[in-house]
Order: sequence, then structure tokens, then C-alpha cells
Amino acid sequence: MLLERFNLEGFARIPGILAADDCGAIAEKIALLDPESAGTRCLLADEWCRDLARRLHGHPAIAEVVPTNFAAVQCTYFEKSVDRNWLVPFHQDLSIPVATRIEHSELRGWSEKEGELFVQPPAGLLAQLVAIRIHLDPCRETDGPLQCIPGTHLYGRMSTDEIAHYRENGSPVSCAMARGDVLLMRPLVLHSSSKADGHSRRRVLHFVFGPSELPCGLSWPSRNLSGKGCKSAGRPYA
Ligand SMILES: O=C(O)CCC(=O)C(=O)O
Repeated sequence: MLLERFNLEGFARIPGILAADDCGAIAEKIALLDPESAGTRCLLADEWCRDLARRLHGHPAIAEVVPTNFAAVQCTYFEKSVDRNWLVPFHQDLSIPVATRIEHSELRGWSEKEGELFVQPPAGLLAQLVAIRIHLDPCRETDGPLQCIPGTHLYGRMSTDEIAHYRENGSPVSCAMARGDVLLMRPLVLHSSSKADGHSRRRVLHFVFGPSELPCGLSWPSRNLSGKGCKSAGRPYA
């Protein structure tokens, strides 16, 4: 049922995955991160974050959707608060972190963020990835929830014109969430994020799960899988 809906719409809310206390404990870990960084991409360097990824993956409802041979390959922290308010227009998530640069005709859009290398892989791989967004605070309509356009993950990588078409003709769904809820999302589903009204705090950990083997000779950064060799929040990791 969940899997069916997820495959059809490209996103699905699963309520009550973590208890409020667990969310509080995770928020305490996050409070130790660099407060200047709006979204930190290297959280898998921290053992608590890798433990959390395994715990989420092991939850029966999530396991229904995320294959057992998948692992967390990226975790990004997104916060909206009185001090940090932002929006993102409709887009697809097209980039993945990788270990090294490979010259291949199907690879494009190389970039570097926070010392990590990113590339846009073939759409066939992007279609397999699953994002697990765990909400550490309630996210109401006024707190800048994610908006997703159902079914748009099924159209592969879109051109700017196609994005404009679905933005104008699709029916976005606003994903209001309670603390401890998870939003599962295909990175290819068109999504946007509006500004909050500026009175609340909306903290989300956004994990990306993928298969161990990558196409085109690519590999995941080993530090994202093992935590070794990553610099996070200015703290070096052995
Ligand atoms: O957390 C949000 O509201 C935005 C996240 C987003 O746009 C993304 O993950 O691409």
C-alpha cells in the first residue's frame, strides 16, 4: 500500500517514526554543528548520524520502500528558523556525492560543495534513489513545508521548460509534518520549499539512500559510508 502510493506519487508521509525524546536527542547533536552553516552535507561523518540512518532503514514501514542492499550515502541538515529563513523554487535533486572524477559521456554537472565532489549521474540511477526526511520539529503550513508535485518523478530528468510546464499545470501537495514523522521522497519528484512565517523552527535531516554499486565507474565517497576522512563542522575525523 505504502510502496504502491510511493511509486505512484514519488513521496509519502510516514507518521510517528521517532519519539519526541529521540528528536530532542538528535537536535542536541545538531546543536554542536557550525551555526553558520545553513545546510551541512557531511553529517554521515558522525557516528550518531550513521546509527540514525541504520535505525530509520530498519523501521518496517521504511524497509518496505528502501531495499535492504541500499545504504545512506548523504545526509543534509536543513533548518528554517527566526534567524534562517529561505525558499527553494521547484526543482529535482540531480546531483550525488562521489569519490572521484570520472570522464564519461553520461556524466555532467560536476561541482564541489563543502569539500565534497558532486556529479549528475544518469537518470536511471536517480530514479532508484530514495530520500528519507526525518522531521525534528512540527512543520505546519506556516513553517515552510516541502511542496511536491505528485507523479513528476516518473518523467526522468526534466528540462527547464518541462519544469515550468508541471509547475503551472501540476497540483502541488504541501507536506505538513509532525515531529518524528518521515517524508519519503524520490529525488526526481518536483519539489519546492516556501519561506516560513519566521516565528518557528523547522529542523529536518534529509538522508539519501542508494545502491552500493554505481554506473559509469563511479563510487560513493567512502567517508560517507564509513565516516572516515571527513571534515564536518570544522572538526577533523580520522
Ligand atoms: O528542506 C527543504 O525545505 C528543502 C529541501 C530541498 O529543496 C532539497 O532537498 O532539494
